[in-house]
Amino acid sequence: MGCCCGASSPDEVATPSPSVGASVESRTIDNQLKRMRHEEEGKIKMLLLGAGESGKSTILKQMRLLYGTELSDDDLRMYGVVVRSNIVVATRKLCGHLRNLGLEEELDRESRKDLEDGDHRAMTCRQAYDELMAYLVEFTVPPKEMGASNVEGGGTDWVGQSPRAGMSANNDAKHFLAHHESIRILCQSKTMKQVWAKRAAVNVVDSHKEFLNDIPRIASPDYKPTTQDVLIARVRTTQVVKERYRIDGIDFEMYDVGGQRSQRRKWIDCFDQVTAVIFVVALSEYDQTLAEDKRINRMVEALTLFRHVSNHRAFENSSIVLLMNKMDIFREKIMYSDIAAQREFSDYAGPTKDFNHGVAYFVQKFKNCLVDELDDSFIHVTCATDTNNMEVVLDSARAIIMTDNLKRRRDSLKYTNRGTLKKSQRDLAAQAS
Ligand SMILES: Nc1nc2c(ncn2[C@@H]2O[C@H](COP(=O)(O)OP(=O)(O)OP(=O)(O)O)[C@@H](O)[C@H]2O)c(=O)[nH]1
Ligand SMILES: [Mg+2]
Repeated sequence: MGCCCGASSPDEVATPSPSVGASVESRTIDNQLKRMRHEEEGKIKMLLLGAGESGKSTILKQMRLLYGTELSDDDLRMYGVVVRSNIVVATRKLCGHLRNLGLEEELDRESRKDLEDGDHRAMTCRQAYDELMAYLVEFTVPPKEMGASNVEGGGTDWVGQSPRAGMSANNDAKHFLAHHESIRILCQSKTMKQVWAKRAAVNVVDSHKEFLNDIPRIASPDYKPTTQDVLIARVRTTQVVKERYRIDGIDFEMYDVGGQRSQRRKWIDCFDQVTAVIFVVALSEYDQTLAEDKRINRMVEALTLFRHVSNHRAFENSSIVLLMNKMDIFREKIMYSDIAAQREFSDYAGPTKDFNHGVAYFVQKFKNCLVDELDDSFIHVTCATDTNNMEVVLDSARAIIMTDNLKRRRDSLKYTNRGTLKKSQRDLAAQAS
C-alpha cells in the first residue's frame, strides 16, 4: 500500500524561516528518525492474511525452512500422518464424485477391458473402488484389521502414530495403511483421470495429486516425509500462529492465521502495530467455490477480503504486499478451464490458455480494490511450494517492506512536523496581534 498519511497539501504548509527553533526541530526529526530506524531494526511485524487454502501456512513453512531450525523427527512423524490422512481425504472426495458423475459403469467397462487385455492384477479398478466406498466413504463394513507393525507407536513403521496430528488424521492414516493398494489401483485408472479433471466441484487440494501418484513410497514402512511432502501436506489453521526469525540482524515476527470464514474473527487480535500485511491469493482458484459455502466463488471471496483488509484503518501505515500464489496450478489449469467461462469472470477478454493475460487480468481486479495505487513492486506471482521461488520473493518483499516502512515514517514525521510549525506560527501571530 502506498503512503496513507493524512497529508496536507503544500499550500497549507507555511515554509519555515531559518531560525534556532527550526534547527532544533530538525535535530529532533533526526533523533526521531534514528529511534525509529532502531525500532525497525528491532522488530518487523508481518501478518499473513488471505482466504482459506491460499497458501499462508506454506509460506510460513518456507520461512522456517529458509531461516529457522531443522524439522525434528517428531515434526516429520506428524507430517507423515498428515500426508497419509490427506490422501484418504482426497480419495473419499474423488470416490464420491465418481459416483455423482455417474462414472461407475465406465469403471466397470475399464475393468473388463483390462482383464481382456491380459492385465490380471490382484484387483480390478472396480473392485478397488468398491472396497474404498465400503470402508472409507459409506462405512458399510467395520475397519479392516491392520498388522501390529502399522499401529500404535510405530512398530516397524517409521511414521507410526503422532498425537500432534490429532485423532482424525491418525485414524485416516491407519485407513491409508489398510487400503493403499486399492487407492493406488483406482488412482491409476482412466476413469479416475476424468474425475480428477472435474475435481473443482469437490475442492480436492490440487497439489495432493503428487501424493496420489506416489502411493507405494508413502505406504512404505521406511517412509519419512521429504521437504516437498512437508510443503504439500495440508493442515487447516485454526489458531493464530506466531513465529520469530532473525534475518540479517533484524527480528521478524510473522503471524499466520486461519483464512476460512469461521477463523476470521480471530484476526483482529493481531492487527496492532503491523509493519506489513502479506496478502495471499490462490490464482488457481478462479473456478472453485469455498469449502465453507459452495455458492461463493473463491476468487470473488479473496477480492472482497482484500478490499476489506487493504482499506482497513489498522493498516493505514502498513505496507501491503500481494502474493498471487499457486501459479504452477494456474498455468496448468487455464489449459482446460477457461477464465471467461466462469460466470463471475465473464468479462475476461484476453486469449484463452494464456498465462500472462490471465495473471494480468486478476492482478488488475485486485488493484481495483484499492483506493491508493498499488505499485507493481509490491505484487509477486508465486509458487509457495517452490523453495527457490519463495527465497527470491521473500527477500525482495523484505527489502521493499523495509524501504516503504522507513519512507512512510519519514513522510509521517514530515507532516507532523509541518503541523507543529504551522501551529507555532499561528501562536506567534496571535502573540503579535
Ligand atoms: N501446487 C501448489 N500448492 C500450493 C501452493 N501454495 C500452497 N499450496 C498447497 O495448498 C494447500 C493449502 O495451503 P495452506 O498453506 O495450508 O493454506 P492456508 O492459506 O494456510 O489455509 P488456511 O490455514 O485454511 O487459511 C497445501 O496443501 C499447500 O501445499 C502453490 O503455490 N502451489
Ligand atoms: Mg493455514
